Amino acid sequence: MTDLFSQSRLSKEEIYPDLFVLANFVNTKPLLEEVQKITQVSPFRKMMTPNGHETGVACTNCGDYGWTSDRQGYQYSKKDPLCESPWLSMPSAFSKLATDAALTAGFADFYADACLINQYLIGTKLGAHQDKNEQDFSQPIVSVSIGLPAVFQIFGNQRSKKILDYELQDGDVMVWGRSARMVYHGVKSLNANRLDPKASQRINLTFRKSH
Ligand code: MD3
Ligand code: FE
Repeated sequence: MTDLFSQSRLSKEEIYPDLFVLANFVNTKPLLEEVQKITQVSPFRKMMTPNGHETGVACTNCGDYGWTSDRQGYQYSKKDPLCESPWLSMPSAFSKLATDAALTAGFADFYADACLINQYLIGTKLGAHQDKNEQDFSQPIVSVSIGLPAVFQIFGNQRSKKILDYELQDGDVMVWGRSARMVYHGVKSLNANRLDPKASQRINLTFRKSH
Protein backbone atom coordinates (compact mmCIF):
# COMPACT_ATOMS: atom_id res chain seq x y z
CA MET A 1 0.00 0.00 0.00
CA THR A 2 1.19 3.49 -0.79
CA ASP A 3 2.00 5.63 2.23
CA LEU A 4 0.49 8.93 1.12
CA PHE A 5 1.67 10.81 4.19
CA SER A 6 5.36 9.99 3.72
CA GLN A 7 5.12 11.11 0.10
CA SER A 8 3.66 14.52 0.82
CA ARG A 9 5.39 17.46 2.43
CA LEU A 10 2.52 17.83 4.86
CA SER A 11 3.72 18.11 8.44
CA LYS A 12 2.97 19.70 11.77
CA GLU A 13 5.80 21.19 13.78
CA GLU A 14 5.78 23.20 17.01
CA ILE A 15 8.61 25.62 16.22
CA TYR A 16 8.19 27.61 19.46
CA PRO A 17 5.96 26.83 22.46
CA ASP A 18 2.33 27.09 21.29
CA LEU A 19 3.35 28.17 17.75
CA PHE A 20 2.67 25.54 15.10
CA VAL A 21 3.64 25.40 11.44
CA LEU A 22 1.45 23.21 9.24
CA ALA A 23 3.77 22.87 6.27
CA ASN A 24 2.20 22.59 2.82
CA PHE A 25 -1.26 22.54 4.41
CA VAL A 26 -3.19 24.20 1.60
CA ASN A 27 -3.27 24.63 -2.18
CA THR A 28 -3.01 28.40 -2.55
CA LYS A 29 -4.25 28.77 -6.14
CA PRO A 30 -7.97 28.94 -5.21
CA LEU A 31 -7.11 31.26 -2.31
CA LEU A 32 -5.32 33.64 -4.66
CA GLU A 33 -8.40 33.72 -6.91
CA GLU A 34 -10.48 34.80 -3.91
CA VAL A 35 -7.91 37.48 -3.05
CA GLN A 36 -8.19 38.81 -6.60
CA LYS A 37 -11.98 39.14 -6.23
CA ILE A 38 -11.56 40.96 -2.92
CA THR A 39 -8.95 43.40 -4.22
CA GLN A 40 -11.24 44.38 -7.12
CA VAL A 41 -13.58 45.89 -4.49
CA SER A 42 -11.12 46.76 -1.69
CA PRO A 43 -7.70 47.20 -3.31
CA PHE A 44 -4.37 46.78 -1.54
CA ARG A 45 -3.31 50.06 0.05
CA LYS A 46 -0.58 51.22 2.39
CA MET A 47 -1.91 52.76 5.59
CA MET A 48 -0.80 55.65 7.77
CA THR A 49 0.40 54.68 11.23
CA PRO A 50 -0.14 56.70 14.43
CA ASN A 51 3.47 57.90 14.27
CA GLY A 52 2.91 59.40 10.81
CA HIS A 53 4.70 56.83 8.67
CA GLU A 54 3.17 54.75 5.92
CA THR A 55 3.20 50.97 6.34
CA GLY A 56 5.56 49.19 3.92
CA VAL A 57 3.13 46.31 3.61
CA ALA A 58 -0.02 47.01 1.58
CA CYS A 59 -3.22 45.54 2.98
CA THR A 60 -6.89 44.90 2.56
CA ASN A 61 -9.45 42.78 4.44
CA CYS A 62 -12.49 40.56 4.20
CA GLY A 63 -14.90 39.37 6.86
CA ASP A 64 -17.13 41.12 9.42
CA TYR A 65 -14.24 43.30 10.58
CA GLY A 66 -11.13 44.65 8.90
CA TRP A 67 -7.91 45.77 10.58
CA THR A 68 -7.07 49.36 9.72
CA SER A 69 -4.54 51.97 10.75
CA ASP A 70 -4.57 55.75 10.57
CA ARG A 71 -3.12 58.77 12.40
CA GLN A 72 -5.57 58.08 15.25
CA GLY A 73 -4.42 54.51 15.84
CA TYR A 74 -5.16 50.90 15.01
CA GLN A 75 -8.71 49.59 14.96
CA TYR A 76 -11.09 47.01 13.58
CA SER A 77 -13.78 48.52 11.37
CA LYS A 78 -16.84 47.06 9.65
CA LYS A 79 -16.32 49.22 6.57
CA ASP A 80 -13.46 49.77 4.17
CA PRO A 81 -12.52 53.43 4.74
CA LEU A 82 -11.44 53.64 1.08
CA CYS A 83 -14.67 52.54 -0.66
CA GLU A 84 -16.88 53.27 2.41
CA SER A 85 -18.70 49.93 2.02
CA PRO A 86 -18.57 46.87 4.26
CA TRP A 87 -15.64 44.53 3.62
CA LEU A 88 -16.57 41.57 1.39
CA SER A 89 -17.69 38.62 3.47
CA MET A 90 -15.15 35.93 4.16
CA PRO A 91 -15.17 33.28 1.41
CA SER A 92 -16.26 29.92 2.87
CA ALA A 93 -12.94 28.40 1.74
CA PHE A 94 -11.19 30.96 4.00
CA SER A 95 -13.33 30.38 7.11
CA LYS A 96 -13.13 26.62 6.71
CA LEU A 97 -9.36 26.72 6.27
CA ALA A 98 -8.91 28.87 9.40
CA THR A 99 -11.11 26.61 11.55
CA ASP A 100 -9.50 23.41 10.16
CA ALA A 101 -5.95 24.68 10.67
CA ALA A 102 -6.66 25.81 14.23
CA LEU A 103 -8.19 22.43 15.07
CA THR A 104 -5.24 20.59 13.52
CA ALA A 105 -2.94 22.60 15.80
CA GLY A 106 -5.07 21.80 18.86
CA PHE A 107 -7.35 24.87 19.02
CA ALA A 108 -10.99 23.77 18.75
CA ASP A 109 -13.89 26.07 17.87
CA PHE A 110 -11.94 28.87 16.23
CA TYR A 111 -14.26 31.04 14.12
CA ALA A 112 -12.47 34.00 12.56
CA ASP A 113 -14.46 37.21 12.07
CA ALA A 114 -11.58 39.11 10.44
CA CYS A 115 -9.14 38.29 7.66
CA LEU A 116 -6.30 40.74 7.10
CA ILE A 117 -4.64 40.32 3.70
CA ASN A 118 -1.07 41.61 3.61
CA GLN A 119 0.87 42.11 0.37
CA TYR A 120 4.68 42.10 0.46
CA LEU A 121 6.56 43.20 -2.66
CA ILE A 122 10.33 42.69 -3.01
CA GLY A 123 12.11 44.73 -0.30
CA THR A 124 9.05 45.00 1.97
CA LYS A 125 9.37 43.99 5.61
CA LEU A 126 7.25 44.06 8.75
CA GLY A 127 8.94 45.26 11.92
CA ALA A 128 8.67 43.59 15.32
CA HIS A 129 5.27 44.04 16.95
CA GLN A 130 2.59 42.32 19.00
CA ASP A 131 -0.98 41.69 17.81
CA LYS A 132 -3.03 43.30 20.56
CA ASN A 133 -6.05 44.96 18.95
CA GLU A 134 -8.30 41.94 19.52
CA GLN A 135 -10.77 41.56 22.39
CA ASP A 136 -10.01 38.02 23.53
CA PHE A 137 -6.37 36.94 23.73
CA SER A 138 -7.44 33.38 24.56
CA GLN A 139 -8.33 33.01 20.87
CA PRO A 140 -5.54 31.80 18.55
CA ILE A 141 -4.46 33.42 15.27
CA VAL A 142 -4.04 31.57 11.99
CA SER A 143 -1.86 32.81 9.12
CA VAL A 144 -1.48 31.49 5.58
CA SER A 145 1.52 32.18 3.32
CA ILE A 146 0.99 32.57 -0.43
CA GLY A 147 3.65 33.17 -3.08
CA LEU A 148 7.32 33.95 -2.48
CA PRO A 149 8.98 32.51 0.63
CA ALA A 150 9.69 34.90 3.51
CA VAL A 151 11.58 34.66 6.75
CA PHE A 152 9.42 35.35 9.74
CA GLN A 153 11.04 36.22 13.03
CA ILE A 154 10.09 35.61 16.63
CA PHE A 155 11.41 37.93 19.31
CA GLY A 156 9.67 36.35 22.28
CA ASN A 157 8.35 38.63 24.97
CA GLN A 158 10.77 41.48 24.30
CA ARG A 159 11.07 43.37 21.01
CA SER A 160 14.84 43.44 21.22
CA LYS A 161 15.47 39.75 21.83
CA LYS A 162 15.85 37.80 18.59
CA ILE A 163 14.91 34.20 19.22
CA LEU A 164 14.09 32.39 15.99
CA ASP A 165 14.01 32.83 12.20
CA TYR A 166 11.76 30.54 10.16
CA GLU A 167 11.27 30.46 6.39
CA LEU A 168 7.62 30.19 5.41
CA GLN A 169 6.76 28.71 2.02
CA ASP A 170 3.72 28.98 -0.22
CA GLY A 171 0.96 26.84 1.31
CA ASP A 172 2.35 26.88 4.85
CA VAL A 173 -0.12 27.70 7.61
CA MET A 174 0.92 28.97 11.03
CA VAL A 175 -1.22 28.76 14.15
CA TRP A 176 -0.35 30.33 17.47
CA GLY A 177 -2.12 30.96 20.73
CA ARG A 178 -1.93 30.54 24.49
CA SER A 179 1.61 31.36 25.67
CA ALA A 180 2.68 32.45 22.14
CA ARG A 181 -0.27 34.79 21.60
CA MET A 182 1.52 37.97 22.66
CA VAL A 183 5.05 37.31 21.43
CA TYR A 184 6.76 39.95 19.31
CA HIS A 185 7.09 38.89 15.68
CA GLY A 186 7.95 40.31 12.28
CA VAL A 187 8.83 39.47 8.68
CA LYS A 188 12.26 40.06 7.10
CA SER A 189 12.61 42.07 3.90
CA LEU A 190 11.26 40.01 0.98
CA ASN A 191 13.84 38.75 -1.51
CA ALA A 192 13.37 37.82 -5.15
CA ASN A 193 13.72 34.09 -5.84
CA ARG A 194 16.32 32.86 -8.36
CA LEU A 195 14.24 29.71 -8.89
CA ASP A 196 11.14 31.73 -9.76
CA PRO A 197 12.38 35.08 -11.07
CA LYS A 198 8.93 36.19 -12.30
CA ALA A 199 7.39 35.87 -8.84
CA SER A 200 7.08 39.33 -7.35
CA GLN A 201 5.05 39.08 -4.17
CA ARG A 202 4.10 37.28 -1.00
CA ILE A 203 0.57 37.48 0.30
CA ASN A 204 -0.28 36.58 3.88
CA LEU A 205 -3.78 35.93 5.18
CA THR A 206 -4.12 36.55 8.93
CA PHE A 207 -7.30 35.13 10.47
CA ARG A 208 -8.37 36.54 13.81
CA LYS A 209 -11.36 36.56 16.11
CA SER A 210 -11.38 40.29 16.73
CA HIS A 211 -14.66 40.63 18.69
C1 MD3 B 1 2.69 35.09 16.09
N1 MD3 B 1 1.66 39.50 9.74
O1 MD3 B 1 -0.32 41.29 10.14
S1 MD3 B 1 1.50 36.60 10.48
C2 MD3 B 1 0.36 40.97 11.13
O2 MD3 B 1 3.29 37.40 7.55
C3 MD3 B 1 1.50 40.02 10.95
O3 MD3 B 1 2.06 39.13 7.23
C4 MD3 B 1 2.77 38.69 9.41
O4 MD3 B 1 2.21 39.78 11.86
C5 MD3 B 1 2.70 38.36 7.96
O5 MD3 B 1 0.13 41.36 12.27
C6 MD3 B 1 2.96 37.52 10.23
C7 MD3 B 1 2.17 35.23 11.24
C8 MD3 B 1 3.00 35.31 12.47
C9 MD3 B 1 4.34 35.28 12.36
C10 MD3 B 1 5.10 35.17 13.48
C11 MD3 B 1 4.58 35.07 14.72
C12 MD3 B 1 2.46 35.26 13.69
C13 MD3 B 1 3.23 35.15 14.84
C14 MD3 B 1 5.35 34.90 15.87
C15 MD3 B 1 4.78 34.80 17.07
C16 MD3 B 1 3.45 34.91 17.20
FE1 FE C 1 1.37 40.43 13.66
